[in-house]
Amino acid sequence: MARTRRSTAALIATMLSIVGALAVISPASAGNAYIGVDGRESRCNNNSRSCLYYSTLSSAYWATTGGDSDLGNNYFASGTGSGAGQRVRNNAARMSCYYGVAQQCQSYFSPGYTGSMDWMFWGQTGQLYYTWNDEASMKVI
Ligand SMILES: [Ca+2]
Repeated sequence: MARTRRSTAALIATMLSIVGALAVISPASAGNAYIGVDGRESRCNNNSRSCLYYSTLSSAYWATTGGDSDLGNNYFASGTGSGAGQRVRNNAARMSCYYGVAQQCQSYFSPGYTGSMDWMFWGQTGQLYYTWNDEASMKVI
C-alpha cells in the first residue's frame, strides 16, 4: 500500500512537471510569414481586386478591394471553379494581391485582423502558411 501511494505521488509529480513544461513551450504567440511570389492571377488582376482562393489559383475565388474583418459571411464566387459557394473563412489556400493598387495584402488567423498572419506585396501570389484553411480576416493596405 505504501509503495503504491509513493509511486502514485511520483507519477503525479511527473505529470505536473510535464504540464508545467508544456505551459512554458506553448504560449499563444502569433506568427508572421511572408509568402509572396511575383506573379498575377489573371481573373483577379483587374478591377482593383485582391483574392483568396479555395485551393489552386484556378479554383474558386473571393475578390475584395479593401479586405474584410470577418470572412465568416463571405463565399467563394459562384461559377469560378472548385469550391464555389463555399464559405471563405477557414477554407482558403492561396491569396493574390492586385498589382499597382494595394501595397500589401494580409491574411489573418482571427477576425478583426488579429492573430498569426501571412502577407505579400502587390503583384504577387502565394500559398497561405499560418492561415491555410485557418483564415478569418483579410486586409488590403
Ligand atoms: Ca465579411
